[in-house]
Amino acid sequence: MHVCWLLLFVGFLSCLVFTKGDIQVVLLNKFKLRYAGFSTLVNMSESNSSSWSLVISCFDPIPETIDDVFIVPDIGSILTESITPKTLTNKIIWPNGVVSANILAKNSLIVPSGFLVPGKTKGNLYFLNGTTPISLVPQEDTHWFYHDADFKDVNMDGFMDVVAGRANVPVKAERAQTQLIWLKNPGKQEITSPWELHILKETDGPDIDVQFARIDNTQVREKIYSIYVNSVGSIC
Ligand SMILES: [Ca+2]
Repeated sequence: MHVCWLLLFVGFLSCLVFTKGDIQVVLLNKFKLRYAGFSTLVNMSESNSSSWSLVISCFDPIPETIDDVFIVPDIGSILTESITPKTLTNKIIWPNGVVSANILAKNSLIVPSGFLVPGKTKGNLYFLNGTTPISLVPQEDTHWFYHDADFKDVNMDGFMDVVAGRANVPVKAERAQTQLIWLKNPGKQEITSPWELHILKETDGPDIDVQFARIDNTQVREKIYSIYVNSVGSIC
């Protein structure tokens, strides 16, 4: 059995003027979790914006096995106590780092999934607002894996859409396929089924990270940052 230790650190500024080396890192706690992978802090409280939950994705490298997403609610209140994560879902194969989806629905997440491991290459973007994940990407023949998602009203209809990169890495192919996609929010109150899939970039898209940001204060242009699987970084 492969067990990882999760270590909780805190950083303190040692003086008012921040310079390199002024942050001191202190170990606060640690706990074991089987096949722990990504960990993300998300705000899951409707009443307290400073309450953060720690969400941990765990993936077993053995094909056809079950993977888990765990949560430690309000971890700030138990930083130095005994920590026992609760299962959020065990129905997603190879969950990657989670993304807060509060912009779509309160206390919700998107769990991107899938990777190179045999039997775990068919990923999706799962909407999670309880214990039952809902696939946002419609069924396809190609096995795509997903690691990130961002939000943008792409068609400007007033409903927030999902934008993501994705990759397919066939065993015998010379290079990976990578795409930039968006999923159209149908505008329904509840999310219960996949959204309409649109391809923004058919080839040489971002495989992992997609993030919208305004980086030019004078022209206020929005950018997409991405990292390509074929070792080429790009900003679009
Ligand atoms: Ca829209």
